[in-house]
Amino acid sequence: MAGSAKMQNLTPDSLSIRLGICLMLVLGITSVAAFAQTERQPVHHAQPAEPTDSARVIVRLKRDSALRSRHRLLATASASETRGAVTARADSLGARLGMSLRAGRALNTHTQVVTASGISGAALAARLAAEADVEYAVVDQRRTHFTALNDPLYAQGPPISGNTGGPAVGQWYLRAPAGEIASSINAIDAWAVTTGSSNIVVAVLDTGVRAEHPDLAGRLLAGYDIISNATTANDDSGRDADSSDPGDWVTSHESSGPGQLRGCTVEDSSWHGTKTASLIGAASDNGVGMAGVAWGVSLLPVRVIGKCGGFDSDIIAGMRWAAGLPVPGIPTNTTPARVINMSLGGNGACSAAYLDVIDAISIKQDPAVIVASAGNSLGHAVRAPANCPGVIGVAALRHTGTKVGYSNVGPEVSISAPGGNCVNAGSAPCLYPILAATNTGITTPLASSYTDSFNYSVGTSFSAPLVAGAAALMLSVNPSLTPAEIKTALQRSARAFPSGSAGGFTQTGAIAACRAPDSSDQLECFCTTLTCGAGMLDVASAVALVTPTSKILQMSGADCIFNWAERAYPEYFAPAGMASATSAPYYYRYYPGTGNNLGISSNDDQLWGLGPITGYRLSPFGTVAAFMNMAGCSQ
Ligand SMILES: [Ca+2]
Ligand SMILES: [Ca+2]
Ligand SMILES: [Ca+2]
Repeated sequence: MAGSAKMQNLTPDSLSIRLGICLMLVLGITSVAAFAQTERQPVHHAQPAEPTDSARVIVRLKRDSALRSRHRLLATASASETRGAVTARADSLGARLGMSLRAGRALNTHTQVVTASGISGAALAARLAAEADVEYAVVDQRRTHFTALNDPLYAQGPPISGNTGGPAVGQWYLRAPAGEIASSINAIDAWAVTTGSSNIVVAVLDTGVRAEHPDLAGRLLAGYDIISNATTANDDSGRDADSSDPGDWVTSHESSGPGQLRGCTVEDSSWHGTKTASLIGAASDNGVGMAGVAWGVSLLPVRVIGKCGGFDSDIIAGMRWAAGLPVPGIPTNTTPARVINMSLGGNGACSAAYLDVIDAISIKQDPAVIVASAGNSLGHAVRAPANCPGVIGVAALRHTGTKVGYSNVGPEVSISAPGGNCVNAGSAPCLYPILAATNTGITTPLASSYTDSFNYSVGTSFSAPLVAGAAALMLSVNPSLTPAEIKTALQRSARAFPSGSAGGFTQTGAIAACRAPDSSDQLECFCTTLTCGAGMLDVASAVALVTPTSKILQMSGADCIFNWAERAYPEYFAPAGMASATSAPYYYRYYPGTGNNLGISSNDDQLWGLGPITGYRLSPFGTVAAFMNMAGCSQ
């Protein structure tokens, strides 16, 4: 084993002293969790066991890796140039490890597949990850599609008949990108890992939700109606415990009359909250209607807008209530949200009142991540609250991955996701709307239904819920993620925007790169990271990035540290411990002889102990990096 000289330089006392210090530091910890606790969602399809004698690994080189400059691979490389570069890189890596590596496909200019015989994928990934110029190496696992997802609208909308039906592409935005459809969010590949944990609550700050909709029935927590003004609320009352949406229509009589709704836009009921809630978490694989992004999580309707919108004061109270913070005069929410979706907004800068509530939410235990729509002002500046620091602002993309005309842009945008676009003009069916749950009522609610190619949903209101659903899936596999970590992982895992050379079906023919917003409209344009955020949402990549097992594989040498501890301190960690296992967020080994556990947490990259050695408290011993160094595992 590498680094044995260093091992022998250590005495057991050094770890004992270290443990003693750590125990004093953690006396304040009162909750004792076992490594064996687990919170995983089932994978719907059986997967064949990973072979132990052949390896298939995805390896990503660091920016400064000499292999990247020596065997250069440009994004525009031909097939033969690509083959040459990935083969040379695989050969070099193999030579270092003293084994033969074969090159597989390139994922991008610095990420590729390598394969090998006579070694397991996990073992090869660990060895590659230990190389100084490797950013990560993970097993290229076989995933199974939900080919049998049985929600009929997932595949295809109803046949077009008169002025109803469609879209023919169904819920195109949930699938893996393919062909001309570049911006779809690849939720289907995330569902092989998780479809969401019911412990994760997503608050839908909106117009309220129609709970009787067959794709939302049984999916909703009680929620609350936070609207203070009875005219806005349209339910003859101020704040109350009924969060159902009574409709938000505005008549011409109301708009032109002397009352509170004077000057408001005349419109039919929008059923906006029913739409956004369904995109986040419609009942799925239930043989009915549509699918949602995160159908295992819990949805919390919080009613903050009604006829002619709503006031900041109610929206901010709704944010507080959703997050579990007290709001005077109403009972505290006993099911605090970890994700708050706000498909709403208004003009102007982020106000002190929004900064205040966002700060209050951020400092509470298990804070909620806040997702908001950039707004639909034809490419002008991002609206509040999406422009507030600490909020994940979401812009909208056409199916081809360009910015859709209505979406706002700017540096406050964190990420982009499909918002729906029609391609066809006039009364022709809208080709790429965001199909969602709705109601047929023009004013008061009538029958449950879905939007289609004629009564279609487009807007940044529908891109934000896709990101909120992604965040909920990420929290389902890793509940201790902070809002900042979720934002970073969403951005790191996002796919690159198509560039001007990508061509495709465009709205206006020749289009330019998006520019910073100013006083003029900016319709379809090629997104940049300064205008549309880090890239296009990729739910499967985002979930994979935060799933503890994949992160643990990146954390090279966990077993090396355990092996070292067994040799150095057999009185605590007797050899012949149980095989290493995973129980999120820990990768751990249990020693039945002494009752101790050693675990590495993917949340904080620390080595933790549990058992008699720590007084049965979970106690951190130090960073993985320090132990890697001490144990000689990084050599
Ligand atoms: Ca009310
Ligand atoms: Ca109500
Ligand atoms: Ca369904």
